[in-house]
Amino acid sequence: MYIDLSSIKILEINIFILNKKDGVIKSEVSSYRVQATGWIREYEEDFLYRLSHKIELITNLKVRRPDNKGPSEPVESEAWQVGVYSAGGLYLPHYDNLQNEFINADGVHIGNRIATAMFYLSDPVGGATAFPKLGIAATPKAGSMVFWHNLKLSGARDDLLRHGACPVARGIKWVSNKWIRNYIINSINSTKRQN
Ligand SMILES: O=C(O)CCC(=O)C(=O)O
Repeated sequence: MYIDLSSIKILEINIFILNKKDGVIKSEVSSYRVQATGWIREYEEDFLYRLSHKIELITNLKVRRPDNKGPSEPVESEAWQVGVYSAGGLYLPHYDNLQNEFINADGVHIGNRIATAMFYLSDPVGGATAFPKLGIAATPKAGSMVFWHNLKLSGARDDLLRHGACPVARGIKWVSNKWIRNYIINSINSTKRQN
């Protein structure tokens, strides 16, 4: 699979070079995420809409708007997040499910991240996605997808799905995440997320 990134409209770019201790960002050496991210709305990119359809066929989960209408239409997944790591880039182990943001300010349930579909878009050296509690890791290979459920059927987090990105040794690692919700959200809101 080849993606011509030059033709894609990037909505927003975030650069994370964060140092975190006790939940507070501080300028200390323990970086947990060294990565740049951006978000792409699939109703602006037909290719991504078709890819969401493929995820639906593979996972049997709802991922896209039935007719790929604009942002006001309800949808059960977030915009596509594109992440890029250069050599040394990493993301320490974490969970993808949300702690409390799946309830909005009005107390309405807007869906947690029931599952993650993550695509590798390049072939770096290093940069494996590791699941320490399961003792497994996926090696980045352009065009391949890793898929997992973050929540159990009860809606509780599956603690085994803690994962992180190992440091990239050489090359550039590109990934793209599709987070699938268990309830409808508004994709405009989702583009503001900085996970
Ligand atoms: O880049 C990876 O291998 C993992 C990315 C990840 O865990 C995330 O974006 O939440």
